[in-house]
Amino acid sequence: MAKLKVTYFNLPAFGEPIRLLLAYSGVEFEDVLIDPNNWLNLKPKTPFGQLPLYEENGKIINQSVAIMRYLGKKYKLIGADDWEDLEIDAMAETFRDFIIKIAMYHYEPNDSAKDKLKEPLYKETIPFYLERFEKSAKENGGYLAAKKLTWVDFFFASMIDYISLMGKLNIMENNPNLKVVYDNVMNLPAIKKWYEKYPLSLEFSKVWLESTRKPGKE
Ligand SMILES: N[C@@H](CCC(=O)N[C@@H](CS)C(=O)NCC(=O)O)C(=O)O
Repeated sequence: MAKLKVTYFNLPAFGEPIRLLLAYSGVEFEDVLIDPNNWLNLKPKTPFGQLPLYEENGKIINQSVAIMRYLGKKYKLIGADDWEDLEIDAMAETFRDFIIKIAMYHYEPNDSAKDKLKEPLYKETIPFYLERFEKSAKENGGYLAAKKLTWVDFFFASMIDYISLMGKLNIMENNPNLKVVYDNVMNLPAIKKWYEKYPLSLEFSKVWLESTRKPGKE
């Protein structure tokens, strides 16, 4: 049996979809949780100085979306043809862009730069993306692409709570079809089982996000 390992912070961010895809597949894997406060010791020993990392039989790789795509292929969570795979990829990259825009605001260290980012982010960028994600979820019958469950739904569902905390948003409130995407992943028996035994809680995320939240006029 392949020896698998995921190394990521004890936060439900970019490593979380990888954990969920493996949990869905039912394979055993080592889930290495790193306390971000201890990260600087490990950083120089990683391939590109960042997490998550995925290991398979001693081979190690970084880049979360590439890993998700790989696991999606492996566990048949892909489209019916190359075009659908392209749509799934495009949705994943767009979702990553959205996350990064919220993270850039959260982590912006300069007060006045942060204040300048706030209005366009909350009045334009976030509604712009959410409206389009919601439309896609509606058109794809409760999935983000390809009208079926694919790895990009795992990406979305596994990170949305963390992003909501980071951006102080309630993303699902006005987006019923995105709530369906979330439920379609979270209600999978293997995912429910995973969360029953899961050691992570959003409590640590709240503490972590508060400790890294830069001032601005919040
Ligand atoms: N494009 C990379 C980004 C990875 C990334 O930004 N990792 C962050 C955590 S989400 C990290 O390792 N931060 C610590 C650091 O850069 O020192 C991916 O998706 O895997």
